[in-house]
Parts: sequence; C-alpha cells; structure tokens
Amino acid sequence: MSRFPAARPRVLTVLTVTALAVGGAGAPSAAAPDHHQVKESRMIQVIPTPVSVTPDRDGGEFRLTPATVIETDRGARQVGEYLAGVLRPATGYRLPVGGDSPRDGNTISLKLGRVADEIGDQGYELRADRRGVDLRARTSAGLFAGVQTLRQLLPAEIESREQRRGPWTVPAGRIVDHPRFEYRSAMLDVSRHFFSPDEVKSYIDQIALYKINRLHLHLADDQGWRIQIDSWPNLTTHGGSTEVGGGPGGFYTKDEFRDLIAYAAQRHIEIVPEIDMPGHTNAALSSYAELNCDGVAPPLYTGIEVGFSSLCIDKEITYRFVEDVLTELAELTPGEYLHIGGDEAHATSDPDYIKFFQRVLPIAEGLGKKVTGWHEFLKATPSTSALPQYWGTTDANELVRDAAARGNKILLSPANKTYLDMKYDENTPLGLSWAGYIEVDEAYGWNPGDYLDGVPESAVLGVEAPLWAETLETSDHIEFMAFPRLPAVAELAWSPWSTHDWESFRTRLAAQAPRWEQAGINFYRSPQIDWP
Ligand code: NGO
Repeated sequence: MSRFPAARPRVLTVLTVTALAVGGAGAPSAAAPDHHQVKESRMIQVIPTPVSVTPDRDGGEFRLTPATVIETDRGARQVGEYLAGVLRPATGYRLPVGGDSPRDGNTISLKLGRVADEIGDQGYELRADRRGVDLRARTSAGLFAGVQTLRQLLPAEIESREQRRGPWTVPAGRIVDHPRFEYRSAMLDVSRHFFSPDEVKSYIDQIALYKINRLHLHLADDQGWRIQIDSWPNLTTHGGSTEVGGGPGGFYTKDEFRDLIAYAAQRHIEIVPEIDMPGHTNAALSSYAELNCDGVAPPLYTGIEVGFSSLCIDKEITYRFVEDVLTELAELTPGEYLHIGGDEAHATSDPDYIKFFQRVLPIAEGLGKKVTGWHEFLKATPSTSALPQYWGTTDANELVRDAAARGNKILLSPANKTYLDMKYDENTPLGLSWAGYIEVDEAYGWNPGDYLDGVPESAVLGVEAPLWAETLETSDHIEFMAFPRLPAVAELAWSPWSTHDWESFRTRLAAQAPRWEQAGINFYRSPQIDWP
C-alpha cells in the first residue's frame, strides 16, 4: 500500500494573502490592502459560501477576550458548549456558557427563536459588531451551522488545539444563511478497511465544519462485517476479523456504535447505517454456511474485486437473517433511514434480485424506517418514500428518471463527480480510477439541481460524497482524499446555485488550508489552487 507524506506544518501569514486573492462582486480590491480588507476578507471566505454576506465597513470588529461569555437560552446550551469546546484550546479563555451572564458587552449570544421564514429549520442569522456576536436560528441545527460559519470568521489559528496568541477578532457584519438541500451527506466505507471509533469521530468533526448533516456508514461488504448483531454473533467474530490486504479488521460493539451516534448527533449529524445486500455479502456468507445455496461457507475475502457474492434468494433463512439484522440495526439507530445497499449484485439474476427486494423492502419499512439504497434497487419499484442514491457516471438513468416521475426524491452521488476515493490524477498514490480522475474543479463543476436527465432540483433531496476504502487505511489517508474535495461537494449541497463560481471557490478554498494545518488535517495540494 502506498504511503504519502502528511501535511507539512507551516508558518502562515494567511489573512493578507487570501484577502487579496478574493475576486468578484463586493470583494475588496487587490490594490491597497488595509486593515478593513483583511478583516472583511474573512467574511467572504466562508465555505460553503452563505446566501448573503454584508460586511459592515464602519462597524469595527468583535474581539474575543478572557472576559467573553457565551450566552445561550435553554435549548441552545448544547451548541454553546460545543462552541466553547472549539474556542477554548487555542484562546486559553474560560468562555463560560450559560443563560445568566452579564449583558455588558463581549458576548457571543446563541438564541433560538423567530427568524425570517426563508431561514427555515437549518439556517441562521449572524450579526457581529464591536460588542458581540449575535447568532439566531429557529433550531439548534441552525445555530450549529452558524457556529461553523463563526469559526471561519475567526483567524485560522482558532483551529489549533494548542494555545495561540490571537488576537481573536470577528469582522463586523451580517450573514443570513440557509441550505439549498436538506440532505448533505458523506459516506465512509468501514468494511474494506476498518476505522476505529476515534477515526470515525475525527471524520465526523471534519465534515461538520462544512455543514454536512448525514454520515452514511458502509458497515458490511465482502471484506468485513463491522457491526455487532446479537442474534448472529459470527458476523463480527468471524466476518469482522479481517479486511482488504489481510489486516485484523474489527467491528463496533453496540455500545461503541451508540456512542458514535451520540457523538454525531451532538454535531447535528445523523448516522445512516448500511448493510449491503444481496451482493457484497461474502463476510456474512463466510460466517454462516446455511446462508449459502450450497450450504458451504466460502473463505473470508481480502481482495478488492466486486460482484461475486450473493445471499441465497430461495432460502427462507435468508429472510430471517435480513429481518434479524435490520431489526437490531433499527433498534440501535434513532435516525430516519436504513440503507440496504443493492449495488452490483452481479451474482444475482435480475428476477432473483427483484424477488429479494420485494421481500426485503416491506421488512425494512415495517421497522418504521425510510429505506435508502443504491439506485439499482429501483428495479424492485420501492415505494415513493424510498430514497434512491444515484452513483452512476452518466447524466441519464432510466430507473432514476422513472422514480423521480413517480415522486421519489433522489440522493445524488455521481461517481465521476463525488466519489472521494477516485484519484485526483494519474500520480495520486491512493484511491481508484474506474470513474475517472477527479480534480477539484471536476468535483465542484456540476449542478445537482440540473444534472440528471428528468431529475429537476425539486426532486433532489441532497448530495452525498462517498469515500470507499479499498486503498485507505488511516485517518491521514481519509483526509488526503476528502480534502479539498469534500468542501467542494459540501458547497454544492449548501450554497445557492446563484453563488456558484469557480474563481471565488478556489480562492476561498486556499484560505481553508491554514485552518487544516492548524487542525492537523492532511490534504492534497491540488495544483489548481494557489495555496498560501
Ligand atoms: C462502487 C462499488 C463499491 C466500490 C466503489 C469504489 C458502489 C455503489 N459500489 O460504488 O463496492 O467500493 O465503487 O469506488
């Protein structure tokens, strides 16, 4: 397995550099950098770019000090604690969180309540001036999104986990913001290589920065079964015992998984668990001989071929197995969706595939969950509440077009745009290339609301960036593939199409690099970006 160097720590003079590079309407001119421009630049550097940003040129700036308090009303307390957790390490300030702090200035205030209708359930309004920062939203999810913006309004050093000098200033102005799509997702394949709970948490923290609100976990595939199922214990003891390349694999106990769900929920991210079926099931077939049509368990598999395994469609025990697994998974997961896979069932005939899902879909729906799956499962015509996930490489697909016409919402993850495991170019040491090379402009350069034939914006529930892990073994690897493309996909999912602008994006992306360096996030130095 190839390795590559981790991000080099660098000393940076970020703000001036990035301020000058910003172009487009309303941006400060490059001619004469002054203090105003340096401050303002941060306001227009946010990713995903907000719906509206109004810098207040005469408003000065807010400065975080040892006396700053984070004022919250009751429902906002948890977001306040999260914000304090983000700000304390670099500032070294106490930043008490609570409801009854003195109102004599220097306050970051997080309030739930009435906001303009357009802000909706996930948006927020942020105002900053000399006295304080005022963040308002209808829900704590909206406040949480606003907090991610506030982080980016502070200097990059705020992302350091060690104390830094500051000054910790926020430019004065007003931001009104809300998402384009409700469902903004990342996927991590923990089957091909197992990632520990801490590694998953670290990715959760990173995707939260960019207002991603779903994490799809690909929990079972040919190479490994990663979630404890009490009624079928061999799935993990045997099926979880290896991974691609023959490493030790691993799995999440139910307690570990609950902890992951809670960790994600504190970051307003819902975990969407996937058990892939009827293909991609070698780990299960190897764990229980009776699941195989011939009654013989195949050996564990540590290669990276796809499409060779299938559950036995005509055996009754198959459906008992599926029901047991999905029941335990549904009990474990408070979220709205169960993902039932359905991709690349090349070892299952079409009639068998349809027969299988016509039995499995009612089982999943009977558990009170909405069903999501790779778009092939549309062959079995699921109900209109099901969410097909398009992962093809062309801009037309008959199954998906017909589903949209029937009223299904669609989740878009075109492999040639959003697959974070595709190599950036022929020299990328990690990743695959079956869907092509995906440089940053490729990941950013498409419109989810006008991409798939017959799937208008109104039929799109959201966008997902999957990260498959055939070649990825460590958090460094995850980060190298996700950064900088994950922020590109996140912006497509959040920001209005009217703001779409490659020049603006690449400039704002460059300004993220010092933040990643401060946070210790590895990333690919794409030659398309003028990194500071
Ligand atoms: C495909 C395949 C996965 C691979 C991935 C690699 C889907 C939905 N099924 O995507 O098994 O891991 O490509 O890019």
